[in-house]
Amino acid sequence: MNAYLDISTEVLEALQAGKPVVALESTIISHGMPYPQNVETALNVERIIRENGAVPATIAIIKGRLKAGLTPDEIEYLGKKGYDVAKASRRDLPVLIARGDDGATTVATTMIIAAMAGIRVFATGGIGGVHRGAEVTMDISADLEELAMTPVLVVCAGAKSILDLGLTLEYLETKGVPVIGYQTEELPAFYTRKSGFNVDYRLDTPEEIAAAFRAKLGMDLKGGMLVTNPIPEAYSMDPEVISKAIDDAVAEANRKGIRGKQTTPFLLAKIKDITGGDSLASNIQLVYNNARLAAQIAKGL
Ligand code: PSU
Ligand code: MN
Repeated sequence: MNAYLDISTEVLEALQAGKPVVALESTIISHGMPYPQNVETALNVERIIRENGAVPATIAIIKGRLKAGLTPDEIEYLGKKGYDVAKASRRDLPVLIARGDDGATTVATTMIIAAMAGIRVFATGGIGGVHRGAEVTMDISADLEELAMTPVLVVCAGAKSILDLGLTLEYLETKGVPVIGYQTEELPAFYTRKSGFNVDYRLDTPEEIAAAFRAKLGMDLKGGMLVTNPIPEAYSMDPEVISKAIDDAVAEANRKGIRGKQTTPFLLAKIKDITGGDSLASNIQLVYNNARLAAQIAKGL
């Protein structure tokens, strides 16, 4: 086993017994939601995965160790520390580990650690992608490169239109990452079920999704697969309200010259402020919805 990695007993036993395991990220806890809703959500997500017959493996970096499977105390610790935990993408790992620091794992880093541990399915809210204006800024999330190279299936609710969704799909196409719509032809846009863009394939059952990913793994094609699961109708937001909030947030980020790894957390926090907590409630529900689907896919694998 990897000398930098600690797998919790529960996760290790599940993996050894061939039981389904679902990875979960920690940037969503530290940077994606305020305390204490972040901790409450993270613990609920773990419960939902268990209720659906799989074992949750929340992933983070704690005191210089890569962790697959956290204790509730460790989740509380990361949630309380919030923005004081370093947001850790692929490029951040070497220095954080060498220094013995903590790190909240993004989609990219969660995929890396999941793959090291032998976990194949991962549930989250939204992924990073090609930002609006990337033709000038070159701001493209490392999440997309990771999807291109690391064999983990990621269940998300699509991507927020803080990103350029059209360019994000083009990038994924170039990199050979299949974009699957669960029971939909249309790419969901996180807070809303529609985006105006089509996914590559619509698949209607967790078993069909598992079969496609099994084929990808079996052929040893490198990289993962992106499963987009629309937010439940009851929690989806008014497209005009959310689109105005996002436009305002992006404009403010540009005005303030926000760059690099700060961009996504800044935009997420702004949107939350502007929509006054409505977006947080939707965000929480779509994560639960993704956890359910991911557990079912993991069982099918
Ligand atoms: N998008 C969201 N919610 C999130 C993130 C993105 O709607 O919580 C987080 C995820 O951890 C994702 C990361 O992997 O931000 C992407 O950051 P960047 O754009 O800097 O690569
Ligand atoms: Mn970026």
